[in-house]
Amino acid sequence: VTIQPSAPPAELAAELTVPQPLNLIGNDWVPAASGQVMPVISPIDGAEFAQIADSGPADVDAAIAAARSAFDGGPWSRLTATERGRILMRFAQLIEENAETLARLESRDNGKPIKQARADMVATARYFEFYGGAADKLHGEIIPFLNGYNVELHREAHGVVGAIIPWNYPAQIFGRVVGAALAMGNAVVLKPAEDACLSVLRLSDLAVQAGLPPGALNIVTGRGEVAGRALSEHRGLDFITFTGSPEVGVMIQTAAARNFIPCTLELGGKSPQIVFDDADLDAALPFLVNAIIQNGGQTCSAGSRVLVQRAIFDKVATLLASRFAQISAGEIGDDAVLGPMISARQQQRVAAYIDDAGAPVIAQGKISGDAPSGGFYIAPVVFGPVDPQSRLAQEEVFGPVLSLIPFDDEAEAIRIANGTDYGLVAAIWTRDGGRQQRVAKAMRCGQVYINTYGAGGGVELPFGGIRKSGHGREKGFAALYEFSTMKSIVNHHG
Ligand code: TXE
Repeated sequence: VTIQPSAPPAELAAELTVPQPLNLIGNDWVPAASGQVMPVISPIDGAEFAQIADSGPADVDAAIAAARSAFDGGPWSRLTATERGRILMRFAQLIEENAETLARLESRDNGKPIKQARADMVATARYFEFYGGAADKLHGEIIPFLNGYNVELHREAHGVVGAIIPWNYPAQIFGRVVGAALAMGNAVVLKPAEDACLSVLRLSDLAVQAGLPPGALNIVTGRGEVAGRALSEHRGLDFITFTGSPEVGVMIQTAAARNFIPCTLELGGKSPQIVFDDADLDAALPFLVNAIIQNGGQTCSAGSRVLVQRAIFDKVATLLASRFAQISAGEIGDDAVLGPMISARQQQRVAAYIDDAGAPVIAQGKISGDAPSGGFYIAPVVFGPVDPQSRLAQEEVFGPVLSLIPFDDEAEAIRIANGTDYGLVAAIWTRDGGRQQRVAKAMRCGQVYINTYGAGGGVELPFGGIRKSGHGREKGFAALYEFSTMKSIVNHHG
């Protein structure tokens, strides 16, 4: 089913072959049971350009029932791991074939510059290629036990997986969650974010075309506190995965505890890049800039704190200032690097952090004269020196706002880097091999980069955090373990 939106701008009409305002339940595109819809606003100009289903508990019930029947004896459960993998790889192929339209849709919906949206689609296809290939490569084990016994360890799907994902990387996060969950044979009910979810709907349509049997993947759109809440509290789930804010993460984990099911949480961070005085600054600079400009700083693994050894603090500040002065938010075209914030709410949130920064401004970029009026733009800014205990250095801003923090020695750098409630990613810039190892081992987080910065890294690399950044690992083979459980079968053969 493909419905054209009410009045899309002419140049977008061709791209909006998105099932809307509909949910995907048991491979049928259906409206919310209540018939309610809600608008989709583009952050580029603040204009409504599509609609989605404003779903409620009845829609979640229907989606979970479809997933349950797919998993419990339905066609999905009867496929071999190899067959599941082939469907995922066919899906990857379809994503590649549709990458340009998907990227343009994502860019319109989320506001990210087209270059970044294109990179997102490459990664999304790669998730399904990777997990398609991995589906039949996770073996069980035989455990040595007593004489006369044969003990097999089986790795099995959880069953029905609930997934709630955010708006910052809709396609990519869909890829990493759905790819791994389906590869292991789970059935999925996913609620994408109301702020950006059209690429997820388009992708799901392609997943059906790739051959996913009914109920393997179900999508319910709508508001967090309604559809999201109904999903997270549903007693029909066997597992739940959430990417979003710590505030909602607590609710998800509480709901999971009440239902006695496991969960994984990915809740963002305050990731440090530590620049020692022997660092190759020419190599570091593009990474220091990009790690906070990419996706407008609305990246869980944004490098939002740059810790600089005092002897080179002024030099690094000057270099960053010259780069930031050249960045304009809201430029149009293939070379644009900085788009708008996702929503007026997010724009106000970031603006409040800038107004209350309480630290000197080192550099500020601009809002481009070409930026469409009505869009949610923020000029990028670097502050420094920033007190490591200040709100600006402790809280996730989720905008193009960089804090420069001086330090004197390795011990102090480690203390400041680890001195927030978060722990997702860290980077170390130094030529000293011993220091690289010492500091990497001392970092309290899930991923460390040495002389590079990957903002979450490739599809192959396990990703996730500790404490307020959440728990569990996505991406890579690690996700396959998260999306499965173990069973031992003990056979006394005498
Ligand atoms: O997140 P929410 P918001 C951080 C970032 C950002 C802040 C707020 O700091 O500034 O969170 O963003 C669904 N029950 N991150 O308000 O609300 C919601 O519909 C169940 C970091 O947009 O957590 C959406 O699908 N679900 C993060 C998803 O949760 C609920 C990415 C995320 O939205 C719900 C996004 C509820 N009660 C924000 N309320 C990252 N890790 O990258 C909302 N949702």
